[in-house]
Amino acid sequence: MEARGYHVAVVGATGAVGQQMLNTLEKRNFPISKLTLLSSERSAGKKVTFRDEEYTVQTATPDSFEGVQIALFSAGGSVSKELAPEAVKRGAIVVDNTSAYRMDENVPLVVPEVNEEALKNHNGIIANPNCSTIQMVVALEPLRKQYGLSKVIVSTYQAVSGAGAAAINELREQSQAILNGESFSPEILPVKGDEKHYQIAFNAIPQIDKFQDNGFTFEEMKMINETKKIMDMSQLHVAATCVRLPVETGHSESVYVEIDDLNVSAEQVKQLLKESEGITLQDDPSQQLYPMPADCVGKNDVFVGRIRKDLDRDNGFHMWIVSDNLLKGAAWNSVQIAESLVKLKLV
Ligand code: NAP
Ligand code: 3JM
Repeated sequence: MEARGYHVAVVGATGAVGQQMLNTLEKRNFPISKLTLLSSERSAGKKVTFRDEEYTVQTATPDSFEGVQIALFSAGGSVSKELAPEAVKRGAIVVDNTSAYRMDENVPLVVPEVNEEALKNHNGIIANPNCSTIQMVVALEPLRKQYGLSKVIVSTYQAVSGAGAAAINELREQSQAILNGESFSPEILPVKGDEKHYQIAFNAIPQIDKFQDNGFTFEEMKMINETKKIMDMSQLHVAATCVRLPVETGHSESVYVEIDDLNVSAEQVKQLLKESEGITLQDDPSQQLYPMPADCVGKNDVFVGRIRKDLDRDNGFHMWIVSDNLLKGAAWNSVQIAESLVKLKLV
């Protein structure tokens, strides 16, 4: 590691994820010698404080990456497609938070608790998985390792902050309008660029990202394909239903798994997850203890509770998994990847 640290760029620094990237870099005391904050021209010139110093946000261009060693991208897939190769060409390692490169076989897709070693095969770009995938695989990996894993069925209850700052504003303004008895017009959710928009306040929308020809949404396909890639289990059965809720931050997931071992108790699963890295077990029905998004905001861990054995299948278990989608789901996982790169001497 260099004495003073690395030249780090944050692309999308003014966004919901970018802001949490900066908070996380600060909290983790990541070694930074120079910080470059990039956005679209809309936010260029904006001042941002980091470690008591004021920085001016600049428009992202290929030349913005001259001298940059680590570039954290979260400005949408099209920006990553255009600028991540430019950053790599100039010597940077890119940690990309979009879906642009996740399924590229030359790009490691990494959750450090699961497959940190995959970083060793990087070719300049490392992909950060989808928020819903990340929190799920953190809980699945100890089960796979200990008992073998054959099937995963997940339904998500996702917060609006996963759809960016504009979606957070939409939930707040719409809620206020409804409480005031005023009219409103949905413009962002479920998907900014799609044909129709629906009310999110006091509602539940069973669509996240666009529909695919197979009837699943792209968010659901991200969970399915990314889980298989991260866990290196192309044969794993995975199905997902992704739902947006009027929660500001914190994704929840109801997950059903089937393991290979037929002689495992719910107590054993609880004990295993309690001892696993990055997981906090919150599971005590006698005390009404279980994870909820409001309690997980601002925390890096993945919270697991409601663990119980299926009533019909000896190898089936149900659980409830919650995490801050902007932290472990995005910013913390990216910074954790950067920390792993430093630790493994890959940067
Ligand atoms: P957001 O709040 O809407 O912020 C978008 C950011 O991207 C802003 O900083 C924006 O800058 C910047 N940007 C937009 N167009 C740009 C351009 N042409 N060139 C440079 N910067 C540009 O969205 P967000 O929630 O932070 O998410 C950003 C992206 O991160 C998403 O699109 C998604 O791909 C990814 N993401 C990943 C996860 C995950 O699961 N890992 C979760 C959420 C998001 P301005 O201020 O100038 O508009
Ligand atoms: C989360 O405009 C875009 O390309 C962003 C769409 C998006 C993504 C994505 O596909 O990269 C919004 C929110 C994600 C994600 O993490 O998959």
